[in-house]
Amino acid sequence: MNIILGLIGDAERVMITSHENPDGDAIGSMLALGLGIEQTGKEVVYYNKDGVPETLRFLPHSERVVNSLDAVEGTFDLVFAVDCTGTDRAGSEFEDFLKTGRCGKVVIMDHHQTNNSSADFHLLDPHSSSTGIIVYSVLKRLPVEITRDIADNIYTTIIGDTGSFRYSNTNPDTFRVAAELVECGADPARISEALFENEPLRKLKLISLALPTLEVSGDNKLASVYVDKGMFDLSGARREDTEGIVNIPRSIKGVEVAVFFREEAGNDHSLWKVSFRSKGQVDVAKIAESFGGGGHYRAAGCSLAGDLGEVKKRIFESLREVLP
Ligand SMILES: [Mn+2]
Repeated sequence: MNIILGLIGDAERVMITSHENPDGDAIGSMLALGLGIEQTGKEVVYYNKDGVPETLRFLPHSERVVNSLDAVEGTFDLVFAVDCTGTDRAGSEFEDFLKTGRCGKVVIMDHHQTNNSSADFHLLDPHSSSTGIIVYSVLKRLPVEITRDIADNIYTTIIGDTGSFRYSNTNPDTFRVAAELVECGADPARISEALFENEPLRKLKLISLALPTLEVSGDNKLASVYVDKGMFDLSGARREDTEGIVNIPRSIKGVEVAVFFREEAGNDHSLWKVSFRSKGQVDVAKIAESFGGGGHYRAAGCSLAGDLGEVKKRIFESLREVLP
């Protein structure tokens, strides 16, 4: 922490990025950290490979996030990758940018269980419900006012990653920080409405296509749904619209592990993004890691090439081995 505070103090230009296909924690953490650092008189560039998904554009200052580094000029003293298990999670354009020599120190701030130690410094705390909570602890140690805009951004990271204080990563600190943020002006009702009562119709159309793909194992412990390219075309939905679909199989009584398969926009061969959710008996981070992915004990993901039947078989077999 002290090293990172020192780096922020010495820096003049800072770049902040987060993982591809960003969620509320990724974007909220980027913006909160940057808005705080800007208060100390530094210049901040916000970059995410996929930009800000429509559902998160209510976040204060989200319009400042750029999705290309083409027009970004000059050098940076300090680069942050937030909510990332490695710098590779920010995408290949960012990895290439790191090799240009235009970046000084690279820092990862993250709360995932796994990390590939790809930066110069790492501020990691798997106990934090969201990366935003780590950002908050950094900002509190800087001469920075937690403005309403910062508070809204960090509050959103918490709501996103704890499922509105419902998941097992919700701890006393989560509520303490949330309470302080509300005191600083964060607006829980406005944020909840923006996040949960603002779905594009195309997403509901996609869900209606995904629901019939529901598959539950004989013992009821394993459930899955999938979304393929055809469903995206039919509904007009985008990749970002699949956020939360894994909660459909997860919501079933008795299900221990829920899996969501999403077909990626590939060329000739199929590529599937696989998301896991565990109710506690299975460490899905380990399963995801065995396929080259990663994540948390109860929420993880990976990507697999092949046709759906093949991919499902490999995933289910490895889950079967660890399911009680
Ligand atoms: Mn997160």
